[in-house]
Amino acid sequence: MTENEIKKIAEQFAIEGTVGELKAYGSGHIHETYRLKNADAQKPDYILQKINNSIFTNVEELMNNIQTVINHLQEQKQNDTTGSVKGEVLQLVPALDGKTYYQHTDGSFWRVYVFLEGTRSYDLIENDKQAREGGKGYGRFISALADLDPNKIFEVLPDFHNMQHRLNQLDTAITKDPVDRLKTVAEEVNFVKERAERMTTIKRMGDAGELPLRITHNDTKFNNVLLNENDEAHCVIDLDTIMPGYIAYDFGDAVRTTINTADEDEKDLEKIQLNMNVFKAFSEGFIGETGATLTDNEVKSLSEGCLMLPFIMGVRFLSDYIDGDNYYRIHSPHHNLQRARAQFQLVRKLEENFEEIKNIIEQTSAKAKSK
Ligand code: ADP
Ligand code: GN1
Ligand code: MG
Repeated sequence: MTENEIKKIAEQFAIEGTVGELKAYGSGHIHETYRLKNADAQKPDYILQKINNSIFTNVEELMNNIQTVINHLQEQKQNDTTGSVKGEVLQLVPALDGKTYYQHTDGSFWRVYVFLEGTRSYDLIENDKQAREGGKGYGRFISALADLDPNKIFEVLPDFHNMQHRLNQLDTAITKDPVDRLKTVAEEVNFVKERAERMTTIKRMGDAGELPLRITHNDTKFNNVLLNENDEAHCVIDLDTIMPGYIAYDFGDAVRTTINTADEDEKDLEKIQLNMNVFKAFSEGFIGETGATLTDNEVKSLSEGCLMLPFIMGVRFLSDYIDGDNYYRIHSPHHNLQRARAQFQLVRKLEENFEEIKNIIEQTSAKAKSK
């Protein structure tokens, strides 16, 4: 699609001002994101997204979920008389027909958010303060959704963090081996097999009724919590995967992208190290906001989440690699394999430091509960 065609799509939304400069934006792996400048400097800029509807096949339900969550958060903010509700709520801009999305004549689906000015999202964390604030942001978000009726949320991607399901998908890819890549990934497949049982711990605890199902975000990468210009938690974004889940998933996915000193897809495995100060700061932020309500089993599950989330991402990247790269957007021919290797290296590092991780979580939780 040309730039002008995309700008025409932006004009299908109830935006203020005049569509100006358009630029590809962010580093997401699923949708196409554009930053839309307003030609009128007094009016807001926008984020325009082409929704990946081969992954999110039910756009209507997806957008209903997002609107439901936004309304819930907005209501809490409006009813807050004591100033205890912090930060901003994401804002959807309706299409001209009032819908939360627009379907173009070519069948593609689009949506628009108000661009949150002065905010920053980080692929790589820079300091402890950012980690603590990111933790607070996600912690507050989950707490704020605690009283949202789960029946109002449609399960857009069933089994999203179901470890057994992802292991089954890997087995299917291995059996099919459609692009003859299996012979190059024996070591990675072996890595998965050795850990498969352990990594289903959270699911088993959940199935046994040992963990409460909450409404969780399920994609708590560090770049999905926007910080303000003072690096304070400002707004949780990327609400596509909000579904019932376990708190360890959100904690673990955020830890995956904060504790790691390197990028998610770092090629040089030596560079993948743990920053324990960042981990401690993130945990204090997150558990400080949620800890009072966490059950003992949930506290136990958090450290398992730290192992499971990089592992499940590695399994998904590896499956997609074997499958011929159909799911994630890639930027080089073996990108998914490189991503999988980086995630598995992170798992190794986390395993080596597991006792320390557990101790930090336990101490932080005890402190949060005693407050
Ligand atoms: P993806 O699912 O592809 O990751 P996101 O919704 O997370 O898509 O958007 C991609 C990036 O765009 C984010 O990481 C963030 O940097 C930026 N972004 C998204 N929404 C906003 C917003 N409302 N205001 C400012 N930046 C945003
Ligand atoms: C995808 O869209 P993005 O980049 O925020 C994926 C997440 C993975 C992540 C890995 C719907 O998220 O589950 O954690 O890539 N989202 C979906 O970086 O599959
Ligand atoms: Mg994102």
